[in-house]
Amino acid sequence: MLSAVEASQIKIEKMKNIIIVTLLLIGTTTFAQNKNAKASMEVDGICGMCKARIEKACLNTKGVKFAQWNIDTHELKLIFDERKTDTKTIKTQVLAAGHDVKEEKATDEAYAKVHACCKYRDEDVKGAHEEKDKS
Ligand SMILES: [Cu+2]
Repeated sequence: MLSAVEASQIKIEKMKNIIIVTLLLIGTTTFAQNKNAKASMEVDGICGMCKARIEKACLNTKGVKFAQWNIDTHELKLIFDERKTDTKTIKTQVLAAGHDVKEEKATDEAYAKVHACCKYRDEDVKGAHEEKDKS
């Protein structure tokens, strides 16, 4: 016969196992890849043409479901399928379109392809856009 103490020890062991299994399940679910992962990043640009170009570069990337760039804040909001793409890939596409991201600059070749009014690195062009905003 089991003593009361032994019986309660067995119960505790069982409980422990249940807790461990539960934690493992929670862990797997948390790390499962998200179909609608959200991310945001800083992208340089100045006008509506830039906005269209940046968003198009993202939406043309497989797995990207939503891309919205804000002219004023330079924030690019994204929703993408983590099973198909990641922020690194999206960033590469934005850079290829000629737009700098916070951590990395687009190549000179890529930057050269953006329209003359979109030369966001040029102070004169930047100034011209700001004047237009004021009027
Ligand atoms: Cu532009």
